[in-house]
Amino acid sequence: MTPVLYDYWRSSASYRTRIALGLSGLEFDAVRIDLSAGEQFETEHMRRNPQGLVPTIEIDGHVFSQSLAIIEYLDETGRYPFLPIEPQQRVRVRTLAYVIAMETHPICNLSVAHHVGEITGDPEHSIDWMVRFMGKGLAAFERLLDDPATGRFCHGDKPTMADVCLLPQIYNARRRDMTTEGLPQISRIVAELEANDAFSAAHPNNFR
Ligand SMILES: N[C@@H](CCC(=O)N[C@@H](CS)C(=O)NCC(=O)O)C(=O)O
Repeated sequence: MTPVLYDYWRSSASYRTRIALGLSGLEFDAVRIDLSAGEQFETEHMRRNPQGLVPTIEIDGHVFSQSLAIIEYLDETGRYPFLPIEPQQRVRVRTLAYVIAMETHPICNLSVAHHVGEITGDPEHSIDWMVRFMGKGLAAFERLLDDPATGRFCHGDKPTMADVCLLPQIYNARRRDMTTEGLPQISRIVAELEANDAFSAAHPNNFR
């Protein structure tokens, strides 16, 4: 059965999952959940994902959510090695991925940033908030790349879960007019990722 991905074009967690499916060589049917229209809160989607978030995937007869859990499932079922074998190296890749997926992306999510605008009475504050915390997260990521284990990609010479998290976060940063100037390792790796078929096929513009 072809996996079905419930996603939204601009959602970076969905973008991660599309990249991971592409690296895994899996075709999938994308079903759009329009976040701007609130479709994530409709009963049918809430049944799939009680958090009212995307992505959610139907794969191998199961329904899964949380992009990193889905990515690890693809790894554990032998589709693609998103994590290295050796435990210390796995920690490094997870650390890079978590800097983005657990510490940066969630606090810059639209619902969080909008709330900042609401409670301060100035919608501009939501943009300041996102730019500040994306900047801090990406600066830390850049410092973590200052490591001999960094190669062509974030860890070695093949894309891992860290790269899968990085490119969508850069897409978000660019939406807020942030550049990767001053982040030389990230800039170099992003150029590599943009030239990779699985990463470019997953770009939001292909899922509008
Ligand atoms: N940790 C989750 C994050 C999912 C998430 O935050 N999805 C956002 C889009 S990137 C969403 O569905 N937002 C809808 C909303 O806030 O109402 C994952 O990695 O899958």
